[in-house]
Amino acid sequence: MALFFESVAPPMTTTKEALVALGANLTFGGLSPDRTILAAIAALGREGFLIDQLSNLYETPCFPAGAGPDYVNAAATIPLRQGQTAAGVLTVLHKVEAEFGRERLQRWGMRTLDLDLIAISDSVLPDLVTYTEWQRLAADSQRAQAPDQLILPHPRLQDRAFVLVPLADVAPGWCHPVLGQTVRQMLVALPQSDRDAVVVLKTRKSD
Ligand code: PH2
Ligand code: MG
Ligand code: MG
Repeated sequence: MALFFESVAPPMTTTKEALVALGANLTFGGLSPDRTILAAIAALGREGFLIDQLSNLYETPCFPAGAGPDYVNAAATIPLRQGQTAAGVLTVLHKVEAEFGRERLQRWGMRTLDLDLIAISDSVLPDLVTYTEWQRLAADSQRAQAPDQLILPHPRLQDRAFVLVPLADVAPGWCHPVLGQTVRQMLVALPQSDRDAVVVLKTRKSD
């Protein structure tokens, strides 16, 4: 009989996980960038997100070089509830950015808080063809063109030590669904100088 009940049990539901990158390079209302990032994590919790893991906080040179002060960057993993969509997650990220004074004035401009959705498990959005177009965009076009829709995984994540170093704290084994490489593998593929330029500012255990 037990066997019978087991065989009709609903299949295990696998929950997806959002990978979120946090960044800031301007103070906001007396909050330094590192404080802003920790306050943003608390705000995401108040919005109902469960923060599974938070990386160390890192000091990173501004990209592009010379475009502003150094950034503080971090990454978090957020398990999603069933039915939670990428668009829904993005709405919450934008809401929290606005709470911390984020103004969308200039692409790659300075910011009090930037919350980027980097990936949701193995989702490729909106589709593989569109993802591939953006991922292969020539370097000079990257500055001039910004997608008007959500592309996942983030088309530039594999190029950026300020994303991959924090991500390696929280999701080193996450495998890019198109490139087929883990965070660890993408990170070691970067120039050593890029990796070395990302330095720990605060460890997760200290305050
Ligand atoms: N974000 C940008 C532009 N440049 N540079 C660093 N170091 N860290 C960032 O998070 C960052 C950046 C646009 O979102
Ligand atoms: Mg960003
Ligand atoms: Mg952003």
